[in-house]
Amino acid sequence: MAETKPAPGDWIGASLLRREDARFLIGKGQFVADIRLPGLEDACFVRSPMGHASLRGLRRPAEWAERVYTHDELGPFQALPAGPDIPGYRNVAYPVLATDRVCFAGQPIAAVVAPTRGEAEDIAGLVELDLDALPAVTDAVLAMAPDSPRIHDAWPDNAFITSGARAGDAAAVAATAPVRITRRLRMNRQSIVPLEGRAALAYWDHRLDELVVYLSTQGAHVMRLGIAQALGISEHKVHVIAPDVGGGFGGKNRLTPEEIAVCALALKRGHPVRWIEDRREHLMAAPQAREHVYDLTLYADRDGTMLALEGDVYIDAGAYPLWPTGAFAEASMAVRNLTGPYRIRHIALRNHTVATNKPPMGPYRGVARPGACFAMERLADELARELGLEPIEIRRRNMVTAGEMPYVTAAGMRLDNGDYPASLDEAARSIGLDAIRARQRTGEPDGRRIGVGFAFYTEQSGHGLKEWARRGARVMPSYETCTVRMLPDGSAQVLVGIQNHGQGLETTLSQIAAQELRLDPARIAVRHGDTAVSPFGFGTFASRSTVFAGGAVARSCRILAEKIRRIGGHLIQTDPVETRLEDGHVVGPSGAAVSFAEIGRAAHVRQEMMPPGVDPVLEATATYEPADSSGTFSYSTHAALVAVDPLTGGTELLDYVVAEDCGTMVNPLIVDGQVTGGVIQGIGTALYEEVPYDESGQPLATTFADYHMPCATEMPRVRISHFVTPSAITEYGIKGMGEGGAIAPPAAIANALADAFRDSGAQFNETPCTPRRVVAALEAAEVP
Ligand code: MCN
Repeated sequence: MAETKPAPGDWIGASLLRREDARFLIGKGQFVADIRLPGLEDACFVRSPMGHASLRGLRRPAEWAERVYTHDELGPFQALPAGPDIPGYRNVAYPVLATDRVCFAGQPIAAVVAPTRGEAEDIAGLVELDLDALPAVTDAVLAMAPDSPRIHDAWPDNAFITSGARAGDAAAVAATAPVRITRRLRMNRQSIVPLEGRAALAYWDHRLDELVVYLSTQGAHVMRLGIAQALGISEHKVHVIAPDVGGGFGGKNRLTPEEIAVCALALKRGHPVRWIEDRREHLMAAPQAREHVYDLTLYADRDGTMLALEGDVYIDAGAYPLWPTGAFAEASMAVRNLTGPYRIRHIALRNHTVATNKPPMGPYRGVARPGACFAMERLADELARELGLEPIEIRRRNMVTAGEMPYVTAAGMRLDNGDYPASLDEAARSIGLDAIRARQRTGEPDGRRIGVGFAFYTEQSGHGLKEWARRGARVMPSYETCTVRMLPDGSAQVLVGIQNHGQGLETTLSQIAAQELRLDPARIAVRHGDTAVSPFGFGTFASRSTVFAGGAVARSCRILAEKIRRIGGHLIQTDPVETRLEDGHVVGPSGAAVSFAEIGRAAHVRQEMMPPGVDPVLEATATYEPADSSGTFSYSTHAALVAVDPLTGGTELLDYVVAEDCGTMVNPLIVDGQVTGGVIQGIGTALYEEVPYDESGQPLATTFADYHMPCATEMPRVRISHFVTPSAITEYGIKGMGEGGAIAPPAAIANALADAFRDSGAQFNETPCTPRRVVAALEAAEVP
């Protein structure tokens, strides 16, 4: 898709190129690692080499002793209560540096500073640890057995929380339903792997008397809350700046011990200290994602009507909860989203959020829904196979239709609007389902088998107070704020609390401001990611920024536009109500016009030109939350065409289509980019990426030689069709969509594999579907 020129003034819907890319393309982005300050020292961490152990002490090298810091020397730190404030949730502190126990391989034990990273690592290598190995817990299902070793001694079992969702009478349905599909489905553990890992640089600014923290984060304001609290410093003395951020994908929405340690080191050392995470640290110790096990039974009638869903969901949350949200988000979202678009009125689902000897689980693009979608959509396909139906037919028979909306699912999600079956049909048309069926009958000349798989998901976005209160969030992301300012030359600044870290928000928010102000977006600057510059905001995650920050931009610009018209009307001697904004001018009905530059000058430096009684501040601030804070739902059908070699288990993606609806699109070019980026990450989940652990808690993928990221060579051309069902509860009818691309690929690809071997009933119920797992599935099904 290419850049398009919009009709005059119609900036919403215009496919503009992302303005922020220009600086990256010429190497002028500024990331934490690019910041140079006099006296800067590099930090690294002495990390646990064991998965679970008692820490008896450490011996530091005598000549470098003052460069090595343990918890007691760096602290004291105030505990950050991480996690939902709900009954039954067990909290535990994630220590900044371990004191008497280590609970995963890679956990920071001591911090080392030196003039260079290399020197710091050399010193760290001389630190001797006195550790006593403890039995490790590495399987979330086994961890719930009564005789499992405990990770947190005070807990009666290894669960952060066990809870669930019930509706109807699943037990009664189970007793009589003629068809039942029971499966264990497993989505394995992943690393998040943004281009830029975690990074922090901190120093005390003596002139401003404040701690300045450059942080690669998704939310500077929320991180300031956490840093100030952990260090016991007043928030007005903590200034967090997120410069360019090389991707976050959810993982940089949490405050981690290393980042707090860098701030504490800066205070101790009296000069700037930084830590730039390397890949090995990222794979071992950064927030990880996705590890879910589903033990589920789907009950149905002979005609394919889905009746009930029953079972257990196990989420491997790792050893500690991450501030602020803690360890429950994944499980609660998995269960709430499990029935997807289907009319299943009876559910009995338990979820177990389990502590193991692994790094903490963080949110990763799609949060829980890739696993839930994988589980439900695999069950849907297995039901279709059992009944001899086309997989899309089983979906059609069970999907909520446009006429039934708004529809509240058994788990309480309010699906607001859209035409789900139309998206399904479009995906089937676009991938060429009929032609694929004919081709399958003919067979492939190279002996491979081809299969087509479908997966449907909904993506809740724009959810605010009601939803976060229900989840017991301690920091409740319920609104966003924008301050818009007109400068003396008539150009504008938009200051927002959300942040851009790859989504294109500098471009799209300028488009929304341009639409409201009728000003070329080239004359609008968007500023974000600096607690001293932008208004308070919760940051960019949960596909919330366009709805929330876009709404705040629209509202603040409308207030400012009123003022501009008032001043402009005075200058052209016209009643302001009769004026309109057009191309950077206030225009009267007679055609008389005055430019924003003249208005800007009048307000700022020529106040004798101002209408009497009007104050000269050309600035407006507005806060926005959608009308219904339970959210608005985007949705999409993905379809994948694969070719599989039964001998090697190698899978090639031949085609991939997406039929999506995210309401009004601000910038269709960016929407397509977001979908495509998400799909490649989902392909990684489906086929390649996995962080396995051995029984002692050793990670087995700590370099890219073992952790396989998909590359351009694995990427099919993603073909995207759009439906536009505007949301009734947001400005312009926008729905969020930034995560969706990553949700469906594991389900669509596993379904395509199953379709390729439909006759044999081979099962593809564990991701990633590596060649080894594909061959094992074919052997188990006795595929010749
Ligand atoms: N957009 C649009 N019209 C819509 C919806 C969105 O034009 N109806 C555009 C937006 O204006 C924005 C982008 O698409 O430029 C994504 O918008 P939105 O859906 O509001 O999502 P957020 O901006 O809140 O981004 C968060 C989302 C999440 S949760 C993850 S994880 C993720 C993602 O975005 N991480 C990313 N996309 C990413 N992309 C990059 N490059 N890097 C990441 O770390």
